[in-house]
Amino acid sequence: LLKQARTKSRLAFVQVGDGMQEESFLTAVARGLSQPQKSLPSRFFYDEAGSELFERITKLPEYYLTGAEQAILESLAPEIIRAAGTPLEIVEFGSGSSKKTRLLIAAALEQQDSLCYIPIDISGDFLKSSAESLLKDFPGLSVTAIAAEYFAGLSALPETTTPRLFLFMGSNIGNFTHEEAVHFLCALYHAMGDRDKVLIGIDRGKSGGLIEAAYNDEEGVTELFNKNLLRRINDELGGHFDLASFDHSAPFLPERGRVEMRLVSKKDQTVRVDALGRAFKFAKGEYIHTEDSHKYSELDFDSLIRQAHLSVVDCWSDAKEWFGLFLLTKGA
Ligand code: AVJ
Repeated sequence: LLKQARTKSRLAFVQVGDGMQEESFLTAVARGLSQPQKSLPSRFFYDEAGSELFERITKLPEYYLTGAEQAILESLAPEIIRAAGTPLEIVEFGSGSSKKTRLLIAAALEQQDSLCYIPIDISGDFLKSSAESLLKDFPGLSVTAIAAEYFAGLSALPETTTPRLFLFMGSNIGNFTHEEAVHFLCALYHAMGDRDKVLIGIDRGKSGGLIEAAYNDEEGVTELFNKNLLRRINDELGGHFDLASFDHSAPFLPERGRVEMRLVSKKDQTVRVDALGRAFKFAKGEYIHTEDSHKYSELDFDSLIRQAHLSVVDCWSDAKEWFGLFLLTKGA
């Protein structure tokens, strides 16, 4: 009981009101399915079921991203923390299970007695359980968990005088368009103090075959993850989607430097959504665009961060150079 109390006192939980800055699921579905090119924002993948499916994706043999990033951190976390400079606090966008972050937390706690970790994630339940498990394993840790989308989370950050290391790992930045990525990095720039740093995980350019396999796995977990959006519309908005009448598709488009996730209608059909009091028509072969996952060459990434007045201090790769971790600072 005493141990539990001690864990509790080291955890603060902040729920930032939904839909304050970003549109709600209902509005996003109404808008996204009314466009000539139907689309849904990928952030709606991550309810509790979707977050669990994503965790399964990270363990798939085809999904090289997580393993490659994990390998870099396993051998280089202490070096990365030294390069960032201690003492520091760690803020993480899209923390998920925080599994890879454990390596950075452990490395930081080798170099300083205590550490404040601020994970920001849209999946509140998931955030709470991963925070509790971290607090059990790291006695020197305190956690301020923020349940929010990226921009809202950034505005909800507590004040501090300790330098911060911002983490944006797992190729999460790949979901943004280039304009959105610049917009986010600019917002981050303005939230940063002069001694703060950012560590960004990038899926680097590689053969299209390897990339496509990562998003079209044999076991069909990515298909379930993609279709979780339709399942959510059915459960939360009274939708009548027949999940079996849509195909999962994830082509790599080299000219756009990205994988696009799609849900392709297998037939002409009309699908009612009760909460919206309306129906949406799908022609056979028509698709809903559900996610972009951009892959960056070093050159493209460099031009991206320059637009946000950030520059590279250091970078680390896995042995195959499939994935890169870039440490950034303010200024040229
Ligand atoms: C969590 C956004 C990095 O784009 O690779 C995995 C999400 N989508 N499989 C990615 C995802 C399909 C993933 N990110």
